[in-house]
Amino acid sequence: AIAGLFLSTAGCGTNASAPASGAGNAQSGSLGTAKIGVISFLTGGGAAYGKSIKQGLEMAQSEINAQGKLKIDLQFEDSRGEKTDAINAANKLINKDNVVGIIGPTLSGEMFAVGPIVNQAGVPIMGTSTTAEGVTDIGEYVFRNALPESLAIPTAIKKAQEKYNLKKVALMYSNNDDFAVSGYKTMAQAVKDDGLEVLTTETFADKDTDFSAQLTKIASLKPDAVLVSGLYQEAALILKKAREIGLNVPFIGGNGFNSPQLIKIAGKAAEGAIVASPWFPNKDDAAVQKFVSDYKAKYNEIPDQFAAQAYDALKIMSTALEKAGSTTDRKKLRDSLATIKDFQGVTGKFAFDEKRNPKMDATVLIVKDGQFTELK
Ligand code: 1QQ
Repeated sequence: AIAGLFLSTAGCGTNASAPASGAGNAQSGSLGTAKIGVISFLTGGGAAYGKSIKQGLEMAQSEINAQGKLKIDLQFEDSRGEKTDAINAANKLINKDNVVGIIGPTLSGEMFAVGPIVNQAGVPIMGTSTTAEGVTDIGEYVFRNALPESLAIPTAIKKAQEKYNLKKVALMYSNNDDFAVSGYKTMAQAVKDDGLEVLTTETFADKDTDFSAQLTKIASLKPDAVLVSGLYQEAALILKKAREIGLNVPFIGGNGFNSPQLIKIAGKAAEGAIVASPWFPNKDDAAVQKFVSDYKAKYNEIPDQFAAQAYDALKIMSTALEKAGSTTDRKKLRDSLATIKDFQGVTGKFAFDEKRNPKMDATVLIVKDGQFTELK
């Protein structure tokens, strides 16, 4: 890592077009060290989300530190997807570690639990995967670069409807997960707006493993598609069971579907699963392809949406720190983040709107031959 730092510092020095930006720019780390807390779902049933987020952040961290304008110190806390753990992590990061900002938590439900505390403490917090309705309504210090379900789900449903001439659908959602409940409400509204008939709405809970009752009922009603709002663990078992009982229609999911772990667990049963995402690793874009190959070299896997959004999030935060001219002032970081309008990330062009939500586009993906591919 030290060799890498020297190499890229030397690279900077030889770049004749590097702007002379004022005092201290000859020194690496001239702005100092920014301590950023990360609250992530690192162990338990949704750990693949958190693992990708951690890898994406570490990738961005090493690139930022190698550039030498400022140094990022990441303090990771495992929330296990639980609200109480997330709250404990937030309190520790704010009061003991004295972080300048927080990235995370992974789940919208966790954000609804920690957001008010962090906001009250005057610490900027940015969700990279919190897609539920109302996340940034928590307060002025709450940001996200996660694509809200209110944008993603209607896009996925419209595309599937055109493609497969859908008329009648069934809905399923986890009723003890804030993200899934919110996603369900978005699905129900989108289906209504598109004039689709809802044959039935079935519920389950996070950590459930048996979905036969709900799926048997759904299959008997012969839907053209099934819409599922839930995390990958449950969604994968739903797909497996559905295919097992001969329910071979398209399954349209919310953000929970965006982990490759869905495909790993469901295997062939994942074929035909549809989801919208701002991330598509095969995009014909030099920055995306560089990120994919660097990430592959480092972690021996293709970055998923969660890694890509986390990578962009830390770059956005470091850009904001630079603009703020401070690595320790929480208020300055908040105000600076709010001005980010023309960021180009691996998930595309990015800007915060006036409600600190992202303005970005979604691509509709379908699982084909064991991979997410663009649904055209
Ligand atoms: C949320 C989500 C989850 C799927 C993140 C892992 O989108 O909780 O908002």
